[in-house]
Amino acid sequence: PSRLCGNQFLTESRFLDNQFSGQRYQTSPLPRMSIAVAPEVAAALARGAAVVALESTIISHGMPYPKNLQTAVEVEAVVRETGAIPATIAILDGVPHVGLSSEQLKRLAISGRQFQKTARRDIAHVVASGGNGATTVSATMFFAHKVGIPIFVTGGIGGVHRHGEQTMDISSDLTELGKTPVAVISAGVKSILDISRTLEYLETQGVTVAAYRTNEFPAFFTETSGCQAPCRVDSAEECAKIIYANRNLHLCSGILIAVPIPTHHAASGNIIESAIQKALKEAEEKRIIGNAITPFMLERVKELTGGSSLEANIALVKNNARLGAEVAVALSNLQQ
Ligand code: PSU
Ligand code: MN
Repeated sequence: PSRLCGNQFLTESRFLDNQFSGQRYQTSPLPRMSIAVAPEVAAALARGAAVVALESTIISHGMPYPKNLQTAVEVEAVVRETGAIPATIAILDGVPHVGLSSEQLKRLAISGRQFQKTARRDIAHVVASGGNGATTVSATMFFAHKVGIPIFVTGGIGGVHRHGEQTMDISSDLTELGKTPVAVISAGVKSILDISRTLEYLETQGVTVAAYRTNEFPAFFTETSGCQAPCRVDSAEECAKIIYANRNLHLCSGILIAVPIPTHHAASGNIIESAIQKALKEAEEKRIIGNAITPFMLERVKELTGGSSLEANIALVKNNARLGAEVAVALSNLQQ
């Protein structure tokens, strides 16, 4: 794997001592930071086997307990069945972890929102304070790349918010995709966001955006968004070839593979849209801003659509996990 995109691969094995006091923080040199990679994940990476990264905000903030734990366990199982090793990423007691044990996964799921939603900007603070962080797409990409995992599966990514041209609320997921060579497999972006501006912004950032077996960019709960995808792929092998080319050319930017929700789970666009309109109005009235908007919108849309959106959400994440693992296997074969 290339070492040319940022300082990938930390070799330092000592863990950050999260017991240190403010005093020691100032007077002695900081311990070297490190990432705890699960033995199974480290072994797979060392032999060039297929590994798939998974995010943790979807578990802590995206779904309620115990459905979140059940989903996390099932998604990992789908990845394994397909021949890859899952690596869920989170920060535990100040230490970034790549690959969680079942106890750690359970702790994350039960703690839910007590874990801090951690995007790229939050990483240093969560680590320095010895905190617990659930990583968003941007932070998960960052850690996946650091340890050499080129593929990451999630449900939906963040994007340009509606009225983002005024608020400048643009998810750091998009800038991360611009500068970190990880392929993110998602069901597109939710229509709580401005999808066409999200695609414009991804173009500006130089992100390869491909829709899987469709010409249209999908909108998470619906297969269509009214926006054409810049390119189309029809197999896991095609996806792997794009990742391979991206790496060989040292493009150093990310790839977004957008997979439409399985047809029988797709929701009615009208029902979703009216729920979104109502939730957006409430968010404005309650003056919800910043990183609280996305969790608020996800929760309200779920409630307003009678919880059926949760089942759809679970189904599409599993669907994405299967493709992600297939792509990881295909990429591993290309590299042998
Ligand atoms: N969109 C979803 N589900 C999610 C998220 C977004 O449909 O769970 C989460 C992801 O972790 C994503 C983050 O990276 O929200 C984006 O948050 P923000 O809009 O604050 O950047
Ligand atoms: Mn934001």
